[in-house]
Amino acid sequence: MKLFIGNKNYSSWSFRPWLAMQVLGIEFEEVLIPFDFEAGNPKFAEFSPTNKVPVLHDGDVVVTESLAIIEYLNDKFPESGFWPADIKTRALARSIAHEMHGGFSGIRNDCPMNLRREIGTIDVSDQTRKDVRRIETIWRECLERFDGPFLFGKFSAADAMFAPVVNRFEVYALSHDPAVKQYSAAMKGLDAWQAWEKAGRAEPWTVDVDEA
Ligand SMILES: N[C@@H](CCC(=O)N[C@@H](CS)C(=O)NCC(=O)O)C(=O)O
Repeated sequence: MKLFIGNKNYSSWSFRPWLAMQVLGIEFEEVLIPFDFEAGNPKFAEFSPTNKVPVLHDGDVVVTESLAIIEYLNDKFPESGFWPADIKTRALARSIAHEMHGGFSGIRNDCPMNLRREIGTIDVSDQTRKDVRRIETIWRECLERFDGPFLFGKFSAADAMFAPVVNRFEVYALSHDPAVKQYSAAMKGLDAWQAWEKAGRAEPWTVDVDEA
């Protein structure tokens, strides 16, 4: 299986399935193709029908979209623990994962993931402030209800979907909520998180539009 990803410093969508696969022990080959071209890297067309990353190739199966990749892997490796075992808990985990995938346009537009960025505030939109409050509520309620350290106790696909937000909250100093601090420490303590961050920080590419 090959997972095509973009720049580790910036590619929040690539980070999500990559982190899930690493933490849940799915073996794969990583293929990193940087998006250091103004109009998109033309090489993406060679492996991605959407011209975007991440993309998973498994034999003749090509899966685009971060959350669809996670669902494909959940189908293929049902014992790996992508989602909580209990059906009601799983429904909540999928709800918030989809909310992340389809929503939070404020924080995604105003505050690009950027592992190298020095901590500092920027002007953000009302939508971003609303997104921050909603994400704080999700994290606080999940940590209280399932007792941490991850959203549903042990690491799941829901954590993978929110992983880039941990960086955004930190580097743009978006929240003082203790639940955010607690959750961020758990996420940043993962070996896989640290490996991705180290590689991202060492990358030579700078993408101006992602330098908010
Ligand atoms: N909805 C997609 C988003 C994928 C996406 O926007 N990927 C960005 C990188 S984080 C990309 O490939 N950008 C390259 C480009 O637009 O040229 C997913 O969930 O995977």
